[in-house]
Amino acid sequence: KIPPVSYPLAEEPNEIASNISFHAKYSPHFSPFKFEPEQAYLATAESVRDRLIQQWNETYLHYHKTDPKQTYYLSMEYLQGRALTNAIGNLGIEGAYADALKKLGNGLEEIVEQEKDAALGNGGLGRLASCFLDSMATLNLPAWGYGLRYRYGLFKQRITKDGQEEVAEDWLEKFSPWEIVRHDVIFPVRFFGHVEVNPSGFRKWIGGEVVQALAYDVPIPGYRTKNTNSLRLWEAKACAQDFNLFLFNDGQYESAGQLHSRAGQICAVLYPGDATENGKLLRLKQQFFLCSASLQDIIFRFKQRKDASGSWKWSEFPKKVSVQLNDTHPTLAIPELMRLLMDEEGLGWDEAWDVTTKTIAYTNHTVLPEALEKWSQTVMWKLLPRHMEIIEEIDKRFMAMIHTSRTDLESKLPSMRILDNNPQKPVVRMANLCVVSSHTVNGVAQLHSDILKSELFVDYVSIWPSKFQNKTNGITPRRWLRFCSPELSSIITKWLNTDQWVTNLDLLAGLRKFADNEDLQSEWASAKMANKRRLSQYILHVTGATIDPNSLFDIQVKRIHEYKRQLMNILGVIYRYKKLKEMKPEEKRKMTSRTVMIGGKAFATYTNAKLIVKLVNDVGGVVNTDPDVNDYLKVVFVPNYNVSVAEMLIPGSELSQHISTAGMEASGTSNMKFALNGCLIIGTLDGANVEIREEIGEDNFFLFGARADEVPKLRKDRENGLFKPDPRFEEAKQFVKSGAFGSYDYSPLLDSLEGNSGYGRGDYFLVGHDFPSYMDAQERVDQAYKDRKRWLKMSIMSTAGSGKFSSDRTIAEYAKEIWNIQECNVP
Ligand code: 26R
Repeated sequence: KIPPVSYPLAEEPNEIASNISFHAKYSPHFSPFKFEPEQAYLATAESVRDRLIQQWNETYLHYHKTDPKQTYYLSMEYLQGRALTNAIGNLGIEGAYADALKKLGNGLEEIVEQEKDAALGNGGLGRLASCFLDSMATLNLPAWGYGLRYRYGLFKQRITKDGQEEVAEDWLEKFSPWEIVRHDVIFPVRFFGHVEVNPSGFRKWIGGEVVQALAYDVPIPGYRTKNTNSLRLWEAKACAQDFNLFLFNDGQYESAGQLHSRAGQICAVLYPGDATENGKLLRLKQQFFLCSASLQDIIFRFKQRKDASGSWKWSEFPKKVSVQLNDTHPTLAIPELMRLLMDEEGLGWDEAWDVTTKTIAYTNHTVLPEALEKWSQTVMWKLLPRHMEIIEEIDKRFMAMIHTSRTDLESKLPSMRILDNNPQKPVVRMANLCVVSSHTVNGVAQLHSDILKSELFVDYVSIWPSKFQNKTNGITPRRWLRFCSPELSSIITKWLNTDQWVTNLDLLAGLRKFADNEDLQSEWASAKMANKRRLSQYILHVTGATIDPNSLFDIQVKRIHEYKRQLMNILGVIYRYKKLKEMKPEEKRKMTSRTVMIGGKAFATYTNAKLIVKLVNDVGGVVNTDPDVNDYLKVVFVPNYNVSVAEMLIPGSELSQHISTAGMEASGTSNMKFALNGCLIIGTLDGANVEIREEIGEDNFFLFGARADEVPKLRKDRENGLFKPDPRFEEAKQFVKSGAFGSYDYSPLLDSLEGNSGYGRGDYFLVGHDFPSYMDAQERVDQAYKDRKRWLKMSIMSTAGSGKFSSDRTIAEYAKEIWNIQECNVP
């Protein structure tokens, strides 16, 4: 029992200021005599952290005492972004902190800018995991996130004259106050080695190399609730005995520390390049490291809660534990749980299989063939020999089941099996392993879940019809409206006469009846304008470009990928530029003035994605310096798109583009963030766009393009030479080829749009097919923007129709329909 501490967690600005000063003095990370923004940020963060730790300890104890069923979210990615504004806002102490800092001579707004983003993820899937953590805590759900503590986050994107350059992102450079290292939480994780069979037939994995998994906990506060959950991030460490003192003293420094440096590779970066065998092995190591450490921790916690007999029943495990796999990246949790139960705990196959399949659930986040993980059996046998035995057994039993009870599916078996034993390249199909071993499989938007059932997993549906579900994604309204746009939030609170919408987003529907109200419209417009001005300042600061806050702010930000069709966007801009140049002044004056912003990172080895970045930058270079068009068009590439940049861009947006080839974007989540912030969408019927359009009304959505069910036939038609390009499309491509944007060789991009079929040709993503309807939709946007009242109404209707897309709704559905967990409110 720890006696009460004398350090008070203050409520009142003077006391808070004294807490902050305490940290500046007693946990000085810099010279203690300075109190500049950097120190002020750290001292402030540490004083906020003290509060979080108190709630976090109480939460842990409460869960321990009441022993509810808990959920464990396993994800290779988390895109947490900054934590300070979120923590202060969730705790409800932003006013007191702002005042306290003022007393110390600082502004809260300036201080929060000091924090680096925790960018331990790539894109949608990682940010979804972070939104889910926020909702799980806010809904008082007993839930944990598990991930890896990467030393360097997702690379920083620099734009040079050659396009994108990647630089290591040193997010831990100046210490992160939000993580608590847990030296008492440490588990061994084995790699390589072999399987030993003892005389009684027990199999055991031994030998190889063992690294330690050390826990770092990040407290996750809920909004205005005591519940503060944990994101537990594992770091890989070698032990002291792995350091060879003998070699070191012999001057062989590299060899002496070899095991330490090998351990350090595991958590060095997110998605290390996997072109080489070494790279593939490292990625597999990362995945296994996450799964093994997390499951050992989960089992340890389960065993702590003994029943009256002083023991535990394994059949109780699925009643206390639910594990959610965020895509196939943590699939190895399946054979690892089987191994731990059989080889370490002594269960038989059937019992272990029953526990495993009742515990694990799988979410699919993509249908793109290149993102469906397939691991080489050779690499797997080397790194994880016991797991490969188990996977073979699962595969064997699955086949036996088909042969005995589903002979109608025998012809499908080759593609349904977990193992693909193609002698050239035998692989394990991770998605199949997940489907066979999980109690639930879900997609992330209705259309996507339908495609999973009718295409990717069609053959399994008749075996397990009720296994397949939909859980349409969501976003946290705290970060994505309440905190990133305080101006708009106050207006909403005022008109709804309550701030309950922050935790009950359906209340936004109450704005519909005011959508025509001139007072609301004018307040709405001025909040938008304030956000647009702030965004303009930011753009000036990071790119040097001057943009006009009176122009239409048109934004597309997301990972750069051909299926997301940033190329269609920029070709549209190119066409617009060419037309503007051809217009007489009086014609130009009728045009809607636009600022087009495009941002996003390209995977370092994805050549065409990098070319798109280069093209957008080159188009910007020409357009923005052309006095003929400057009053009507600007094109800005926003560098280094990340969570914090999104928090700046989204509140200032008026039109956003979600224009993927139908059927290819599983859900999209930025579409929800934009709509919530009163930004209109130009988009295809893809992913969650379908549901967003349903909710906000088709009149408030600029729809274009082919539907998912038309795509296969359109590709066939093209192969048969039936595609006739629109003259506008030809003109735009021709303009690029003419050298209007410089002499750089864009041919791989332009070639991808030509021909009728073939790798990197034949316009697989249907840019050419959708281009004319895209341009027509853009024309409708221009017209709508000229009618201010109409535009503002549409904007209000977008926010009003966004209630469904709260991640609170999504998480409540997971809790009820997949995890079977209840809230566990910390008193
Ligand atoms: C392992 C490697 C091949 C890999 C593949 C794919 C690594 C990461 C990914 C990321 C994918 C799965 C992703 O981010 N998907 C996105 O998930 C979002 C959240 O569900 C969706 O909104 C979005 O449509 C989808 O592309």
